[in-house]
Formats: sequence, C-alpha cells, structure tokens
Amino acid sequence: MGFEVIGERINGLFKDIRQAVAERDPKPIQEWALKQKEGGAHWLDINTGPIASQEEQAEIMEWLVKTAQEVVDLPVAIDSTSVLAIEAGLKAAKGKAMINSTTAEQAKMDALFPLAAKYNAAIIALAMNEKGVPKNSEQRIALAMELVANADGHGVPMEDLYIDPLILPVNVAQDHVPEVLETLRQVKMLANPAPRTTIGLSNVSQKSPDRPLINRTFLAMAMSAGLDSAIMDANDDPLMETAATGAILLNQSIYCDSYVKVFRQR
Ligand code: THG
Repeated sequence: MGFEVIGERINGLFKDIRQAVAERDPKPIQEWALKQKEGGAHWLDINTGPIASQEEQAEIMEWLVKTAQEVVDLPVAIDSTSVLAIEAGLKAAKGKAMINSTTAEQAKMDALFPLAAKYNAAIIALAMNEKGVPKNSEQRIALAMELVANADGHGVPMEDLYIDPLILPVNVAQDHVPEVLETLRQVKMLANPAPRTTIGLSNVSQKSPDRPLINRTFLAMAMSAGLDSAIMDANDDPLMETAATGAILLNQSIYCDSYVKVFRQR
C-alpha cells in the first residue's frame, strides 16, 4: 500500500459546500467528488461543517456520503466530532470506510473503536485528549500509545489505525512543527506491524501567504519522517507531484518514467 491521498474538499468549511448543504444541492458535491478523483484522490474526506444539532449533522452526513458515492467509487473518510453523524455515515457508505476521528479521550475511544471493528472501517486517531493538543512529541507519543493499546483491545488491526499527530498553523504554532515530525518517526516504532499515519496537511499553512509552497514542503518532510497518508488538496498539481515523487524517492512505489501519472491513476 503506497501513500494515500484523502481529498479535503467536501467540507462545510468551504463556502460552496456550505451553501450546497444548506440548499441540499447535489451538484457541487458531485462535481468535487469527480474532480478530486480526477486529481488522484484515493479517499474523499466528508465533513458537514459546523451544525448545531447532532440529529441534523447525522442526516446531512448521510446525504453527503450517498451524494458523493453516487458518482464516484472512492471510499469515504467520515469527518465529524459527532458519534451519531459518524454512525450515519458508516451506514450510508459503500465499500471500505474511514472514521475521522477519535481522540485519546476514553469515552470517545470506547464509542468509536467498537464501531470501527463492527463496520470493518479504518479509523483516524488524534494525539489529543480532554486537555487539548500536547506541546511536544513525548506527550503526543504517550497519547499515541494509549490509542494503539485501545485500538488493539477492541480488535482494530494496525493497518486500519491512522495516528494523526495534529499539525497546527506554522504562523501561530511554529514550535509544534518539528514536534509533529518527531512524533511521526516514533509512531512508526510503536508496534509491529506499525500503525499508519495521517495529517490534515492544509492546517499547516492556514492564514499564511503562499500556502501551496508551505504545504508541499511540509509534505515532503513529513513523508520522510513516516507519513503515509494526508487529508489534502488533490487538485494542487505541484503538491500531488511532490507526493508521487516522495513515494518514489522513499522506494515505496516502483520507479517508471510516468510515475506521476501512475500515482494519480492508482
Ligand atoms: N486531522 C484530521 N482531520 C481533519 C483535519 C486534521 N479534517 C479537517 C482538516 N483538519 C483538514 N481539512 C482541511 C480543509 C480545509 C482547510 C484546511 C484543512 C482550509 N480551508 C480554507 C481556510 O480555512 O482557509 C477554506 C477557505 C475557503 O473557504 O476557500 O484551509 O488536522 N484527522
């Protein structure tokens, strides 16, 4: 299994998606599903955006998942803080699904790892708990160890567990960036087989100028440290080319002259 791109674009954070959700207009959802697949996404992240009621979040998640999978055969990553919305997404999803995400809070782990096991779903697990996001790699790793132990205890295999060390914007949390890289290195040594890793790549450049440059530079560094998937912009060509080239240089995919094309069509 090579590097996996989880397309970030079907997210209520984006104005066009927010509006499509409000009007229950399938068109922008389906256009972005197709466009991200064309770009080379292997998964589609699906996030309703902030919505007050849990019931409404669940209903919208179900609609978004079904609407996207009507036009593409890609698996979905169900991105929500609501357990109700996540279960609604899992029920609606075709094929393999991914839960995005649990934290290391015991109540969250006790609700979501059994769901992952029941639906044979992959699950992203964030290195944070009720106290928030840790400052350094030692504390992030301590949480990753709890996540690994709890996943294992609930019968979730390591190849379905994606540890997310949580990357924050470099303009406000610059000192976190090397800590995240060190966490990636150490997560790969926590268990054998190792859990997988992921990050929300675009977080790193929020509110900075020249976001694409920051995103692709950090991606190359993170891949070298052990990153094997990212929630990212599948339609940023230089970024996708960086991911493809990283996978070649790390000897994770077999070199051929058309390796960028191969990466995006896999
Ligand atoms: N980890 C996990 N899941 C995540 C994140 C993470 N899901 C959400 C997020 N972080 C990853 N996805 C995005 C999507 C969009 C942006 C950043 C991360 C983004 N959006 C523009 C902005 O805020 O400036 C929106 C601008 C617009 O409306 O055009 O940057 O870390 N597991």
